[in-house]
Amino acid sequence: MESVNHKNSNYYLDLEKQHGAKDYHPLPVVLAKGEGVYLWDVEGKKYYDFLSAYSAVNQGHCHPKIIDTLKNQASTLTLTSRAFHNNRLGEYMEYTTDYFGFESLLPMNTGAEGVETAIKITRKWGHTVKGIPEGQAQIVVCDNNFHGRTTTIISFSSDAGSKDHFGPHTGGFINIPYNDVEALDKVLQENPNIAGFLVEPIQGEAGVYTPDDDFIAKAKAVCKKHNVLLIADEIQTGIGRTGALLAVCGNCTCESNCEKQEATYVRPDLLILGKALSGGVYPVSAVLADRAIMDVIQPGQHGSTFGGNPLGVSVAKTALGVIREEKLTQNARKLGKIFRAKMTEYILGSSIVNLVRGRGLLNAILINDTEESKTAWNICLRLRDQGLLAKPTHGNIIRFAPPLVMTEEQLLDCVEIITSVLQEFEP
Ligand code: IF1
Repeated sequence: MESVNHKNSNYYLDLEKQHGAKDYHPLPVVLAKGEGVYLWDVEGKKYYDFLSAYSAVNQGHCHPKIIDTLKNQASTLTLTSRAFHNNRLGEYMEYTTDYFGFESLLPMNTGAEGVETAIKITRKWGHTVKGIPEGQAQIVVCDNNFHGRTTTIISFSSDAGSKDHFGPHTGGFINIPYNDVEALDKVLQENPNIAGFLVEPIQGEAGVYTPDDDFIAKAKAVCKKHNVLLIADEIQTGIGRTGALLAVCGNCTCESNCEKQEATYVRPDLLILGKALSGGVYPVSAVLADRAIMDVIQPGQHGSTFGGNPLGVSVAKTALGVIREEKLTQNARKLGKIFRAKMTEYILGSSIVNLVRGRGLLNAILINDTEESKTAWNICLRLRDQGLLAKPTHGNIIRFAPPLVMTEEQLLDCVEIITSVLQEFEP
């Protein structure tokens, strides 16, 4: 591919260095084009994308159907604000509430806004429905959580880097260990003022930490026992990524369009979606709930300028359709099993890889080195040289999350690249 223009990577890296905030430490590669599972840098070098913009590009880069919707709607009507109605929002709400099986949807933009929205709904439900004394509603969260970067959300982070020096922190949150139902039951038993339990069904940033298979089901039962709302943050794990429509579907075996008839499905009280909800084309997030919960929010009590805009919801409706039409959930399940089997095979003879874990096409390997070591980073640099883009989550964990449109042949090609690079780091 001809490079987009004759300015090379260093030109773009220097511009960001000169003029940009230092809120990221990206892998040194400058991308200019994306199509399906592929990315190209400004020099025209081709890569497999094994991060999918943190699971926002499940449908593959620049999916033609999603781009067509974007183009058509962008030249028709992009934004009205919610001061007026538009002809796209209602059909999107109808489609999406049916798709996930909830009565109502509140549209927002970024994932963090979706989480903040769920926190507000839960708190108001706690005070006005559960009867928690005003201003005393608590929400239980898990250690090593990642739910976004706003000041309220980082207030309950257990990661010092995310929260130090950003105080005063928002109160009203109680941390418990992840995957610990007994701890959840204990804190709900001891504290009558708890309105909700906010949880990632698989902790992505913590290093693709998959809990016990029955963790979410048991958590739901404990929440029900104590009249506490189960809030599932599926912003990264949802929309086919884990080989089921939602990670709260568990290890479902249905090969249908993921209609939730499986016993393994655990229905949350609030479902938070983002990222791949729009196929990575436009910021779209949503909170879904039944009316008994959602309707605590009355006119004028929540919203945003872009929330529910005709461009974003049109893109999202097409993006959800692509997941079903192309059976991407089922593909993620099939390819994920192949990926973990191949990596497990490699690990048997490896000294530098301790384990592979994950579900569907959300996986990670644990490098046999300290968190502070540069090994995982250096492995990702070599993967880049060999045409595959991935990035460590925490120091020694590398997340592998390709777009769900990947073919088996492409996956096996990527496994070859990954294992040959890992081989370079074996003692
Ligand atoms: C960054 C992490 C992943 C999320 C979950 C809410 C949000 C996210 C489960 C907020 C966002 C992104 C944010 C991005 C990197 C990436 C990330 F490393 F930060 F933790 F994926 F694991 N809930 N995750 O994963 O959604 O506001 O970003 O739309 O901030 O560096 P957002």
